[in-house]
Amino acid sequence: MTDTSRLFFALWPDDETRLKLACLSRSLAANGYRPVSMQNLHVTLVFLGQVDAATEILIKHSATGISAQPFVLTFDRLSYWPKPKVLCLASTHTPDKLAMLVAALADVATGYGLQIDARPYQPHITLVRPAKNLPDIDCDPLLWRAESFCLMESCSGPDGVSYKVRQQWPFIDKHLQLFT
Ligand code: 3AM
Repeated sequence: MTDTSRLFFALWPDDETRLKLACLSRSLAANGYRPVSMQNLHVTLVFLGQVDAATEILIKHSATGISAQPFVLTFDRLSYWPKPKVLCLASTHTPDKLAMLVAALADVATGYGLQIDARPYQPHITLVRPAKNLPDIDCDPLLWRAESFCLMESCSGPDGVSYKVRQQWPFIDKHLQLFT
């Protein structure tokens, strides 16, 4: 049987962003919710599903060719999505640079025959899964400075799911490039 890994592209938080999210998770816990592990907080870009090792190499090679620039995402609303039963921090506005990155990654995935989510892309950070409702708590907008994207592996173990960074690609800042 072919060896496969469950993979997805994601934005992975820096320490500062993770700490801010941990603060929000603590408020949720204080309100009776069971937040996802702090180490698992991320923004999914494109979910790939089970990928064999040969395809993963090709995907990584193609992802290296993507030219993306840094952007800032503002997560400005706590949302409850009833169908997946998810409580998440969502962004009302999708920056063009993010939309272009997601489209490029989706092209890479479909180019290797992978089936990807056909629904319109909605940037979000899942905070509680499963959740029953929307809590009545205040939540300041969270700014996420995206400076790289990652290929992640989703690993299931006795303690639940954990995520591992398989590869990270820094964005190219065009303004800085002018001076190098
Ligand atoms: O960004 P979140 O954590 O909401 O729901 C899964 C998770 O999203 C999603 O991929 C992320 C990393 O596991 N996911 C899992 N299966 C999926 C599927 N078949 C999926 N997204 C789309 N289609």
